[in-house]
Amino acid sequence: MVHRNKITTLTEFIIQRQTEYPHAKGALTRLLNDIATAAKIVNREINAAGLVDILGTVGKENIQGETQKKLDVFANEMFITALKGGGECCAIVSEENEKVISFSNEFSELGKYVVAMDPLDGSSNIEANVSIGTIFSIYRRVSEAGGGTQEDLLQPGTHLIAAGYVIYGSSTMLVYSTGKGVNGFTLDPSVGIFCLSHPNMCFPETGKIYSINEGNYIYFPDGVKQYIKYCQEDDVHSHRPYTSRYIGSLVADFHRNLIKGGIFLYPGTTKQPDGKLRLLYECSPIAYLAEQAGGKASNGFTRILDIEPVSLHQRSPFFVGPCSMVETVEALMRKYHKK
Ligand code: P6P
Repeated sequence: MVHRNKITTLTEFIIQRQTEYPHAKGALTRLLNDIATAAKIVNREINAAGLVDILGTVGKENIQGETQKKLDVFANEMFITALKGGGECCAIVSEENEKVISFSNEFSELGKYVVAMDPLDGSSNIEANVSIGTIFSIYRRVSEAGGGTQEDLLQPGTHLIAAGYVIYGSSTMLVYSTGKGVNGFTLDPSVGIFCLSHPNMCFPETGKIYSINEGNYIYFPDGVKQYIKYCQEDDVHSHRPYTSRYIGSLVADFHRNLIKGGIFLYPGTTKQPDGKLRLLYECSPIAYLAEQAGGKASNGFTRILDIEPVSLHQRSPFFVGPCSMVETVEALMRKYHKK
């Protein structure tokens, strides 16, 4: 009889980890399972999207002024429904909704946690069948009672309790951390179970990949232009020139760089000084995972997790990857910073 290695399911793993928190009562365990359940439903629709009439747009724009894709709306609704029904979350901020979604039914008001999420990041790639993702971050509420409020969500990344992403790619994976390392689970679609496939994920010491949309080159700050030149120099000792890889889907770009070793850059530009990515539900959760995986994330000058958010959808320049690569960019940003 062929003995398969012992499979650890996501549910088993979360429950095992819960025992490491003596005061845990299972609320975070249930919340993480609510997210995993919604992810499986979204995954099913994404995989079927090519076959049913769910591609295309709903003809509206979201708060970001971006045309909403049908799958965007579906994913947003699925995660909101799962989190509201689970009762552990009392409020959500979503890329797809301008205001805080506060759960005021008596059941969810008892929720101790709030969630900031991008339900379907990279959705502009849907028609091209490129990997897309869900990004989520979990904070403990700070308000006393009632439905969650904006105050509960405007917290710096240093207050994060957990964060993760789902990547809907050649396989579907859920990657998350609760502050004790990063672990990746691959969905077995035949039984609908996430199985531990990437325990204790860490960045390689240094990387050879840089990910940036060089189409914006002329608008970049000088420090970023200098870094791109640095990546392209011939220096065998530091494995340069690096390889340029850019998908245009944050979760897919970050996931590849985490596994293979590389830096992702979305700088501010003369046209968008704060860049494109949103702090609460893109930069902070990815920065949290990066630090848990031994890496670093900054806006070029300040640690992402230290930034105190002042608005729900505020943007931030974003540099994330192995410490040595991010520190090289930061040094050039300081050197060439125009006061
Ligand atoms: P650009 C997708 O729309 C997204 O928010 C991220 O997933 C991705 O990293 C970025 O925008 C790509 O932006 O300007 O390079 O197309």
